[in-house]
Amino acid sequence: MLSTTEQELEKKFQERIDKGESIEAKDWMPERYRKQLIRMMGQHAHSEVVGMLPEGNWITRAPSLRRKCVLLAKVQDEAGHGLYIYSGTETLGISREQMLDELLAGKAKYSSIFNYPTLSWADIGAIGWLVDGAAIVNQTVLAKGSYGPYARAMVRICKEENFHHKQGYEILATLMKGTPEQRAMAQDSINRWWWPALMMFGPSDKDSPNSAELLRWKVKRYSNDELRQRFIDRTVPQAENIGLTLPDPDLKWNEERQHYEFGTINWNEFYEVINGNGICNKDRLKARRKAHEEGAWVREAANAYARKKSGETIAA
Ligand code: BYC
Repeated sequence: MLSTTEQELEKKFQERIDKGESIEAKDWMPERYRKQLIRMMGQHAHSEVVGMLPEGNWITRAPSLRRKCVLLAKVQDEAGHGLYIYSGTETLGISREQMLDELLAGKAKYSSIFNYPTLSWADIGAIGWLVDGAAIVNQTVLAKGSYGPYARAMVRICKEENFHHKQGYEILATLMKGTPEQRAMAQDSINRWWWPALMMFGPSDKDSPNSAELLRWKVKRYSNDELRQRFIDRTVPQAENIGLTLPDPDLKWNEERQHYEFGTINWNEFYEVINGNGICNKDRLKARRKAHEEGAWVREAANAYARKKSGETIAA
C-alpha cells in the first residue's frame, strides 16, 4: 500500500510524464519505474555487448580489407552502445558489476536475435539490414522516451545504427548482383533471419506483461505489434528492390489498411530462445564469461589508475 505522500508524489510524477517532461536521475520516481527501467535498459546494454559475438565471428573472414574495416568499426560501435547504456542504467542506482553478474549468471535477458548463428558472409549483411533495421525502428521512438539518460543515449546510437543498416543492405545488394551462388547465399541468409528479426519486437501486445505500464510512463511510445508492423512496412519494398524474397507466403499489401499483412510468428520458438534454449544461448554466455575472466587484469589496471589519479587530485 502506498502512503498518502507517495500517492501524491506518484500523481505529480504521472502529470510530469503526461506533459512530456523528461525525468532525470535525481528526480523522484516510483520504485517500480526505476525497476522497470533497470530491467529494460540492462537487457538492452547486454544485447549490444552479446550482439558483438555473431558479427565478431566474421572479422577474420571478411572478404576484403574494406569489408573488414567496416565490420570492425561496426562491432566497436556496438561496444560503445553497451557502454552508454550501462552508464545510463547506473544512474538508476545499480552498478555495472551487478548487471554483468546477472548476465553471466544467466539471470538477465538479452535480445533473442543473438542466439542464432552466423553461418555465411551474407549473414553479416542480414544482421546489418534486418537486425539494425529493427533496432532503428525500436530505438528512434525510445529516443523520445521519458527517462532522460536513456533517451539521450538513443539519439547517438540511432545515428550509428543508420550506418550499420546501410552497410548491411549494401552487402546484400552487392551479393544479389553477383553469381548465382552469391545470390543463393544472400537468399538463404534472409530465409533464416527474417522471422527471428520480427521476434526482436517482443511478444504480441496481448501477451506483453510489461507494455501497459511502460506505455503509461512513456518509456515505450508504441506497442510491440505497432513497431513490428512499421518495420515490416518499410522493409518489404527494400527486399523487392534488390530481388530478395521474404520467406512468408502470407505477406501481402492491404490497400485498405495501408499496411502489409504477414503470417504467424512461431512464438514457441521465441519463448524457447528467451528461456535459454536457442541454438547459441550456451555458447554466447560461455564466450562472455571467458572474455570477462580474461579482461580481469584490464579492470584491475583501470581501477588502480583511477585510484592513483584521484589520490593526485586530492593531494593537489
Ligand atoms: N529478446 O512484456 P514484454 C541491437 C522478454 S541490440 C529477449 O513485451 P518489454 C544490436 C522481455 O524482456 C537491440 N527477451 O517486454 C546489437 C520480458 O521478459 P522479463 C536490443 C525478450 O520490455 C548488436 C518478456 O519477454 N534492443 O540492436 O515491454 C549488433 C515479455 O516481453 C524479447 C533493445 O533491447 C526479445 N526479443 O518489451 C546489432 C531495445 N522481447 O524481462 C544490433 C529495448 C521480449 O519480464 N527494449 N522479451 O523477464 C525494448 O524495447 C523492450 O524491452 C522489448 C520488450 C520490445 C524488447
